[in-house]
Amino acid sequence: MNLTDLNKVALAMVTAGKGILAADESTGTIKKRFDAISVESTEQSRRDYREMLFRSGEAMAKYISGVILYDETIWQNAKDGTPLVKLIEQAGAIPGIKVDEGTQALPNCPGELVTVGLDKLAERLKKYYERGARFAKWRAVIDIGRGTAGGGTVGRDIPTMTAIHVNAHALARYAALCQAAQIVPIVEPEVLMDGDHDIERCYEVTQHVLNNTFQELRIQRVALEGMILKPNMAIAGKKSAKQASVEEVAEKTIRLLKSCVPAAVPGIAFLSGGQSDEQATAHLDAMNRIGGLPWRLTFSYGRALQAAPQKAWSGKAENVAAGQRAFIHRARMNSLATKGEWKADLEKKAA
Ligand code: 5MM
Repeated sequence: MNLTDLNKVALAMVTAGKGILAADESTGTIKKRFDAISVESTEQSRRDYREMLFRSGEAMAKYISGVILYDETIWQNAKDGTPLVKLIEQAGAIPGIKVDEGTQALPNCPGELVTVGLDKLAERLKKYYERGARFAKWRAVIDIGRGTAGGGTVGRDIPTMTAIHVNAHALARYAALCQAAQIVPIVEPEVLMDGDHDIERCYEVTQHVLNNTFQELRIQRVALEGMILKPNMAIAGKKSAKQASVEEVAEKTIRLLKSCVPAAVPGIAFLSGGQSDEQATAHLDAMNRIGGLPWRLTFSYGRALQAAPQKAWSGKAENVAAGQRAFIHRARMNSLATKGEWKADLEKKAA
């Protein structure tokens, strides 16, 4: 492992004013997104859509540091035969790859999941590196709520320590394998915001998850200078009657991260997790306004960057320019948020 080079890539991923486009939807997830805009999900429509994003000149050159790809996409070529990976590189961004293979039910823990994909990962990483990937992503999913067995409630709070531990262990195994392959791991332990829990419960669970994750990273000798953390924010569940203000989310998320994330980590790139486009931008902006942080704070959004361009494009060739404009706008708003310079007025002007 060459840690100096890994650190250089990690720092480039969190360059001031830039963030990561998470375009790594698996085939099932992108179908759901396309269903919402009445577009048939085929190998070609997925390629056309992603090519539209990667050819959004201003967004890619000025606001996007890297793109997380799905396995299908990393091997695809644009309509004119140029590999999509090359389009990303030519725009000055870094190609990355999602390497987890989704989730499976966790035995003995009803309703909980473990992320899989470690088998043959070393060989796969080698091929992805040769194709141009310089960073990777693995997402663990932690749910807050009640465990269920056969659809019924078992009356036990989740997450269990078992789910937190096995997922942290897998994240660290993945991260160590990435660094051995000279690939920067994005470590993503996502605590879902789907439930009716309040911000305090999210804070408490995320703290357990992050502490466990960093303990496992240490045990498995992962070099913190050569990784990026992709966490959720401290935020109330979508179904909670008690939603927190932007200021509270920002203040609590910073307090939480300061208590769990070592300063050796070069950067933190948040997931959006189902927040609205503007909420995700406002929260990132408010955190960066607090300032005085040991790591760079940026975005690694999927839905909060892509919902608007997907709607504007709607699968029609004549809408490509509109889709690109929508993507450039969201990327620019989030770029401003990485510097604490975003203003709600800027959204209205664009509307
Ligand atoms: C873009 O969505 C990613 C892939 O999800 P699936 O493996 O479930 O298809 C997802 O991992 C994403 O990178 C993160 O969750 C962040 O995306 P959001 O939409 O939460 O910002």
